[in-house]
Amino acid sequence: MPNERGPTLTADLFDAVRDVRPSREAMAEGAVLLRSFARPFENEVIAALREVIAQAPFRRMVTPGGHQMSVAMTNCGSAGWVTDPSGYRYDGVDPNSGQPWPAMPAVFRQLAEQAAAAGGFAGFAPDACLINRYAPGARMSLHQDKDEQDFAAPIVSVSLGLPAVFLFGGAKRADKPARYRLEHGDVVVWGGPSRLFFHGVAPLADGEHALMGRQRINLTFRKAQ
Ligand code: MD3
Ligand code: FE
Repeated sequence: MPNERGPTLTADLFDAVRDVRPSREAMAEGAVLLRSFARPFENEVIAALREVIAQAPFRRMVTPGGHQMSVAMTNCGSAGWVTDPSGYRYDGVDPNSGQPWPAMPAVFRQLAEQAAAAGGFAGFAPDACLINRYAPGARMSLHQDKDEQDFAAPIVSVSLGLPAVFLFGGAKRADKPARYRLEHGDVVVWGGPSRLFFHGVAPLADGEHALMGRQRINLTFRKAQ
């Protein structure tokens, strides 16, 4: 554009369109990035999330190695992932309350099921949703998810709030991770060989998100039991 404001306005418009337009990108065999897939669900998902965390507040758990995680976690569904000095496990009961985890909200299940189908895994019926909250600086080091019973089922992840750099490695810890920026509304389906690939999240950069504030929340839907 040959005026002063044109390029800025045009760039902003392209950014706004990219943020809402769904798209699909293959990350690895079985791993599909569905950009903006969760946007049509966002208001209902955020409302349901508030109800879950009112019943099962975020807490920073301690690993078997004795380190407190920088990511705060909670769960909903019939099983929840927990770590404490005795190990990692799925448990039907929230150790902080002694009560079952909150039920998985219908909109969570619908979002996960539809995303899995779009990623090639029809009939996905998650029994666990691990909810991770990243404040600025929080990170998750490279790991595999292998505490679930059924590796044939995919994991579906939903990113909300501030963007994060996701580190996606390979089958071996030494495989050099690729970096993906995951933004609000992005969904990834991890199945097939990628289901057991190493992955992590770089320290969250500070910022402010219009709907979510100064945080990133990631929902991971799993078939744990
Ligand atoms: C790739 N969470 O909770 S979600 C986790 O953003 C976890 O909070 C990250 O890793 C987060 O375990 C990443 C993306 C993700 C989840 C599970 C995977 C990627 C995966 C399992 C296998 C391969
Ligand atoms: Fe993981």
